[in-house]
Amino acid sequence: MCGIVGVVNVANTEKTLISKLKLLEYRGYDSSGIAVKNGESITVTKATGEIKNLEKAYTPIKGASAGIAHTRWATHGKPTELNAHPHVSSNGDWAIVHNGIIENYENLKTGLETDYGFYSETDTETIAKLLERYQKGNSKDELLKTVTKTIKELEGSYALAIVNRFIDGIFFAKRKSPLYFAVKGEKFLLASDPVCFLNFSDEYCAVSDGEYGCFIGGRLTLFSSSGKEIKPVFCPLDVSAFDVETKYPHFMLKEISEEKYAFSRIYEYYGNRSVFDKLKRLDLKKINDIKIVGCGSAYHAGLLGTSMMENELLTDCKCYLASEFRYADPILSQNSLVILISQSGETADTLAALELAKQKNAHTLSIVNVEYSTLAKNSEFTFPTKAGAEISVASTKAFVSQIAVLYCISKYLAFAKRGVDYSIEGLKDVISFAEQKEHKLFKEIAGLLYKEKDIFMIGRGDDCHVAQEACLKIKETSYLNANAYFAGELKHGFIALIKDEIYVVVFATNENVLSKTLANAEETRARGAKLILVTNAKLTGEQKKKYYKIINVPKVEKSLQGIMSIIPWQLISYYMSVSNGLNPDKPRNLAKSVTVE
Ligand code: F1P
Repeated sequence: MCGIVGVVNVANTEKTLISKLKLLEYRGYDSSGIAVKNGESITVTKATGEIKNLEKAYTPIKGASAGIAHTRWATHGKPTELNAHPHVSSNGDWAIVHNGIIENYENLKTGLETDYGFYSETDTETIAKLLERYQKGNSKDELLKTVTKTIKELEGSYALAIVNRFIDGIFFAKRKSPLYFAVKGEKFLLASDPVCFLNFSDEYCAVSDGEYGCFIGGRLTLFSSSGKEIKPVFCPLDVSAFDVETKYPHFMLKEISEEKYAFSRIYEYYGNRSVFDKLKRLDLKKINDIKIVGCGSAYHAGLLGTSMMENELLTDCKCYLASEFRYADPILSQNSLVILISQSGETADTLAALELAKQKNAHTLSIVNVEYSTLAKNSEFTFPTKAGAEISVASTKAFVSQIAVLYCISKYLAFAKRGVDYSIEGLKDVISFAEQKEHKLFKEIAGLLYKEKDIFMIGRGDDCHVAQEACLKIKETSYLNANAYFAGELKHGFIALIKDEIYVVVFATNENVLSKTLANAEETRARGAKLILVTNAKLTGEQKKKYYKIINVPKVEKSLQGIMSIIPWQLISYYMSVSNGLNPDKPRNLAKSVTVE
C-alpha cells in the first residue's frame, strides 16, 4: 500500500510527480504530498484526500532539480496533513517518502524523541530523524554513508525515496515493498510500479530486496544488501500491461466489459498445452495434497479451485486465507503443492505464505495478473491470468480470469496425473456469455437493492462461494451489509435474522441440490423474505412466481459455472454503487495492492 515516486532532472518536476502519482493512486488515496528540491532548499506540499487536492495545493518552483512524492494508505496515524508524507528531519535537510511498515519504529523513536521532537504519528518520521542523527557532512559520500547507516537500523518493510537539500539527486532503498527505476540520459525516475515509466523509457530495473543506491550528478550507483556496488539489470517495459485510459464512466465497468477479451486470451494462451511443460519436473503422482491460498476475491477464486482440483485430480485440496495460512501451522512437505492466487502479486500475506511454503519444501505455483510482481518472480511455477491491467480496487475481470486459469491448470494436472484428455473447450461458452449481458435486468435489481441495509445470499457448495464474492463486491462498492450463508445452515441460526421484506438472493446452479436449495429459499419466503434467484435450471411457471427477479444463466461445465453467476453480480454491484452516488473504483478505506499484513 502507498505509492512512491522520485524524479531527477525532469522538466516540470511537480507536474511530472503528480501525473505519475495518479497512476499509483490505486495503492492508496487518503492523502498525498510532494517534496521538491531547488538550490539548497526543499519545499514540501501535502493535502488530504485524493491527489487532485494536492494538484490544487502546490505552487510550481522554477529550476527544481529533484523531487519525491507519495500517495498514502494510512497505517500509523490518521489520514491528516501532518501524517501525510513526505516526512522531514528537524533541521530541514532531509525529506523522505516511504511505502511499508517500520516494525521497530517505537524502539528507534525512544532514542530520538528528546533530541529531535516528532510532529506526526507515523513510523516513517523516525527514518527522517535517524538520517538527521547520522549525518556527519554534506558531501555525496557522507550522505550515502548516512543513508546506509540509517537503513541498517530499520526492521520491517520499506521502499524509500530520499532527498537532501545539499545534493541534486535522490537516494533510494528497498526491502519487501516494490521499487523500480528507469534512467534516460541525465534523467531518472523511481516508482512503486513500472506503469510510471510509460512515455519515459522503454526499459526499467526492478530493485531487489536489500538493495539501495542513488542517482546523483546524472549517475546511477546501485549497491547489493552487503554494500557491494552492482550493475543494474534492465528489462523491457511491456506497454500492453498498462491500459490506463478509459472512455467508460468508471474502470470497474470497463473491466467487467473486458472479461470476454480476457477469456479469449486465456483460451488462446492455455489452449497450447506446452505452456505447462515446466510442470513436467513435478512428479504429480507423488503430490498428495494441494493447498490454495489467497486474500479477498483471490481467496474466493481459490475456494472454487478446490472443487476443481479435487474433482479433476482426486487429490485432497484445501483453501486458506493467506493471513491465516501462516499461523495455522499447515502440514506441508515436498509432496505438497501450494497454489497462490493474487491479482497484484504483491499482497503481503500471500507473499509470506509463499515463503512459508518454500521453507517447508512444498512446491509453489502462483496465478498472478501482474507478471512482473514479486509473487510471480519468487514462485517455483507461475501462470498468468492474462486479464490485462485492473485499476478498479474491487476485482472483477481478474477474479473471473483466476477461475478460468484454475480451470486450465486443473485440466492439465488431470491430464498429467490421470491421462485424461486435455481440453479447455468449456471456455468457449464462457466467452459467448460474457459478450451478452442483460444490463437492463441488472439495473432493475440494483434499483431494488441499493438502499437495503442488509442483504442475504444463500447457496450450497460452490454456489455459496460465488455468493460470498457477490457480497464482497457489494460491501466494497456500496458499503452495505451483504452476507452469504450455506443454504443448509439456515435453520442452524441465521434464519432468526429473516424478517418481512428482506431480500434473499438464492444461487442455485447445481442440479444435485437444486430442490434442496429452492426449499431453503422457500423457508425464508415463508418468513417474509423477497427472493431473487440465480439459476441455470428451467423452472415451472409455479416455481417462477415465487421470485421477484430471476437471473437465468447458461449451464456450462461445472468448474466454470461460478463465472456465469458472478458476472451479473459484478454489474449489479456496479450499478448499486453508482446509484448510491459512490465512486466504485475507489472505495473508502481500501487499496488495490495490500502490501502490509
Ligand atoms: C487481494 C484483494 C482483492 C480486492 C482488493 C484488495 O488482492 O483482497 O481481491 O479486490 O483489491 O485486495 P490480490 O492479492 O489479488 O492482489
